[in-house]
Amino acid sequence: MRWDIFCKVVDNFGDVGVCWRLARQLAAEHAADVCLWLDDPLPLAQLAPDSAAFPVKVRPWRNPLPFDAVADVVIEAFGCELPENYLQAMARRAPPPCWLNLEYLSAEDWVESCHGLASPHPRLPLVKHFFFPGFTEKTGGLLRESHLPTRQAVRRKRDALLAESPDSLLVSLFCYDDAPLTALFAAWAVEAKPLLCLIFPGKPLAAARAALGATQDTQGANGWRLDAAGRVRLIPVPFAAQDAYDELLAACDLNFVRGEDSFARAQWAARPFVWQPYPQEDDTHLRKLAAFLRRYAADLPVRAQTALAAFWRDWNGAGKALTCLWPEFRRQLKPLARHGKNWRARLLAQDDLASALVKFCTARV
Ligand code: TRH
Repeated sequence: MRWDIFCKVVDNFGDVGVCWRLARQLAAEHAADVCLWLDDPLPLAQLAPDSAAFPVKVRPWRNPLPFDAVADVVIEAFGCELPENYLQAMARRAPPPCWLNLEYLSAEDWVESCHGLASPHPRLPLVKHFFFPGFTEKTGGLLRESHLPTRQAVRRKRDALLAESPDSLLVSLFCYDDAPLTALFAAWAVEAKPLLCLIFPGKPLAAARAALGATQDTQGANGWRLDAAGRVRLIPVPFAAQDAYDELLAACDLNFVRGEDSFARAQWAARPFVWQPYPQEDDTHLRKLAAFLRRYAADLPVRAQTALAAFWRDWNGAGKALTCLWPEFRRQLKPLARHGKNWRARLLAQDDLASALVKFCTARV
């Protein structure tokens, strides 16, 4: 089947991150002929500098769209609204393509009842279906390639990162700029147990600098030390290619993740994590947080469940209690790591999103 995937970059990396993973997997694992139409090539260049090596066409989205023929399957990612000339051509095609709106990920209950719903176009003889990723059988599932990072690659990465301080808790930090880093760093400084935190460029690094009152000039080659003995270190790291980022998540003891795709990847990494959902109006993101916590934490021992929920809520609030909450949260990392593995095993029993999409569309084209 030929697939056209349309993606507009709203901001950040998540839209492209999801679309690229999907395009790549459809081509590699489902022999699909895929074209990804992108309105901004820059984020893809960062997260997949080797994109040209994959059998996926990446083409610039211009209006009117310079396309040859309408594909069998048309994916409109995150309600990005197709170009009018393409939409008109879809309506002229016989049979019409299978047209899907790929939605944002949420663990909220209503997702199951909306997954797969049809929406007739108001003017044209076309029907669009809503395809929701999710955490249950009644949703479209999660993106998951058939090859997740190997143990060997993960071990190598961890050994390399911890070469100088093998006993450190290895943490990765990918957050938005309003994350309460002052409180988090205060907790780490007081505790002064060995910890190495890798900070990604952009918003995480800007937030870290703001919390430390630091500028580019005050940052040494080895980042910052939070305590006098230098046990707690913060190190800026370059933005990794997506596969390398996935390995890094699996190599860490704790991952701070955000938005949609790094959040899902943290679950495949099966390590303890802290999630900061993409901020939305009317606190929608807090409802998403609560819904996910309800599912994810349901089977945890009570103490770990309490520590996790309190820490995540405060991380997504003002962070007023974060300094006090950290020691107990750290004590619960072992049960949380065990739980991460069980959670991943449960998710592995579901169809992955690309396979679910292929099934859905094969039945319709
Ligand atoms: O960048 P994000 O904040 O993206 C967000 C969300 O997707 C949100 O839902 C959406 O509305 C908004 O964008 C527009 O966070 P997210 O979703 O985790 O995407 C980050 C991508 O970047 C993900 O594919 C992982 C990738 N990544 C790398 O490849 N290398 C890296 O070093 C890092 C830190 C991330």
